[in-house]
Order: sequence, then C-alpha cells, then structure tokens
Amino acid sequence: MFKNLRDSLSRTRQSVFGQIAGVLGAGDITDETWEDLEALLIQADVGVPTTMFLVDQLRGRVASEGLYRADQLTSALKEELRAILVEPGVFKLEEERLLTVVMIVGVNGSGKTTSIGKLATYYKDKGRKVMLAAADTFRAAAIEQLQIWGDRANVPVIAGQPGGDPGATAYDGIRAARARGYDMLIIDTAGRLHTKYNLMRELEKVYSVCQKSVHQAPHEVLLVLDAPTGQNALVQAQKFKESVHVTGVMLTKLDSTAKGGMVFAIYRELGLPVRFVGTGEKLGDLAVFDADLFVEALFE
Ligand SMILES: Nc1nc2c(ncn2[C@@H]2O[C@H](COP(=O)(O)OP(=O)(O)O)[C@@H](O)[C@H]2O)c(=O)[nH]1
Ligand SMILES: [Mg+2]
Repeated sequence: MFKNLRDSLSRTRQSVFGQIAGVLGAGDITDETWEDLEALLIQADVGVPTTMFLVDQLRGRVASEGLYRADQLTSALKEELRAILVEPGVFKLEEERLLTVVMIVGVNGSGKTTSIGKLATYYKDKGRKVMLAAADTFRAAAIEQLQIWGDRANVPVIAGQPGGDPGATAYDGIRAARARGYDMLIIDTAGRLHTKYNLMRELEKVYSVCQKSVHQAPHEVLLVLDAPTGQNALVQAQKFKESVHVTGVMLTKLDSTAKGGMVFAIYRELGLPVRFVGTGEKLGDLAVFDADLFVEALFE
C-alpha cells in the first residue's frame, strides 16, 4: 500500500539531479563544471552552507585523488552526499513498549494532520494498536480534520473541546490509551505562528504532560516540514527545536516539488534525521526514508 522512496523522488530526479548528471557527463572538469554544480545544488534546495561544504569536499578530492574528468565527480558527489546523511540513533517508534507516545509538531498547513493519518495506517498495518489525540484545540476544524483521518485510518481519536487545554487533551489521550490497551498514541498539535498566541508555550505544556505521564515520553517528536517551502522551513525548524526536543523530521509534499535536496540541509544544518517523506494527499502516500536508497534514487 505504501510507496517506495524511489517513486517519491521522480520530480527531484527529473529536474535538478538529472541536470547534475548532465553537468557531470563527458569532458574535463572546468570552472564551469563547478559553477553549474553549485547552482544546481542550490536550486535543489541543498542550501548555501551545505552546497559550499560539498563543493569544498569535492575540490579537495579532485586535488588529492587526481580526478580530472567530470564523470569522476559523480561517484565522489554521491559518496559525499551519503556521508552527510549520518545514521541516527534508534528510531523509537520501531521499538516495542507498553505505550509509545509521539508528538507531531510543525506550522499550520505543513501537513501534520494528514501525516498522522498516514502514520496511523502505517503502524496499524505493522500490528500496533494506534490511538490519536487531537491536541490542536485552537480551531474546531482542526479537531474535525483529525477525526476524519482517524476514520480513514480506522483508529480512535481522543478529542476535547475547541479552545480547550491541549495539555489536558494529551493527558486524556494517554489515559485512554492505557485504559483501552493501545500501544501507540500520536498527538496532533497546533501550528499557528501568531504573535498573540504562544504556540511554543502550548507545545512545551503538551511535552511536559507526556514526560510526566509516561516513562521516557514523548518517545519521538516529529517535526513536519513542507518541502516546497524550502529554506524557510529550516528557519521554522530552529524555532521548534528551541522549545521542544525534536527527534526527527517528516518531509511532506515531496510529490509537488523538485526540492528534495532539503534533506541534506536538514541533516547537516539542523542535525535531525528524516524519518518519513510524504508524497501525496492520500493515506498510502508515505515512504520510509532510507539514506542509501535516497542518494541512489536521486541519480538513477
Ligand atoms: N501534495 C501533497 N499535499 C499534502 C501532503 N501532505 C499534506 N498535504 C496537503 O497539505 C494541506 C495541509 O495539510 P494538513 O494535514 O491539514 O496540515 P496541518 O495544518 O499541518 O495539519 C492539505 O491540503 C493536505 O492535503 C503531501 O505529502 N503531498
Ligand atoms: Mg492540522
């Protein structure tokens, strides 16, 4: 039912990385090769610092390994890209425990609620008993949306009143999951970045309710980043990292952008692993991230 990572990357591969393969085709390495490579990496949203880093690494290798043909750079580039995607520690959603609690955070519209529906389906298929908590209490519509995704995934949703305390909803979710023997609770949260509303304080409250109620919880805090927003998403990410301990990224809307290069900036500049990618608006439009496959798929 779920897509593979390779299919999710067709846009990125066809546009930017396909052109990189072209630049690194026949002929000798010239100044133009470097300029084109740099421009294309930035276009793919690898980001300026990571692009500069990559080009420096490659220039170093050209000197030390005596590379002179542009096509020799392709395998060197693949190795350098792969090296950025450092294997993160164990992914706690994959470990069995009595109750796994995961918080989903990110700005409005990034794809949190949709992604929760996908994750619920994914883990349910793996035999987990999944429950959802609607702690985005700011808008009534947000609660209804999660209920719709809960219905689609066929998992129960714990919800409070619109305008209610998100921490209390998280707490109710934990209690209900325990009482009814569920082993995974996915908590949806609000994402409005608005001056009059202290989003980060609300998130901290939800986080602390999890910490106090379940041993080592929240076991994962996944930040949902919208790939088309590109480098702006990195700025948002820093803000979330300052208030809750984000453990990984779910990169959404990879189907609608060529900017898959963001993955490298997420690892290198945010120090976060990418765990899943979102590839559409339907329940099955989710792919598990895998570093080796990702780098290979970019150049196929
Ligand atoms: N193309 C595409 N659209 C997505 C994806 N994930 C979410 N969306 C759309 O993005 C919009 C916002 O999603 P939503 O889950 O409500 O975001 P939230 O505000 O963070 O909860 C909706 O129109 C979704 O259908 C994805 O992977 N690909
Ligand atoms: Mg939502």
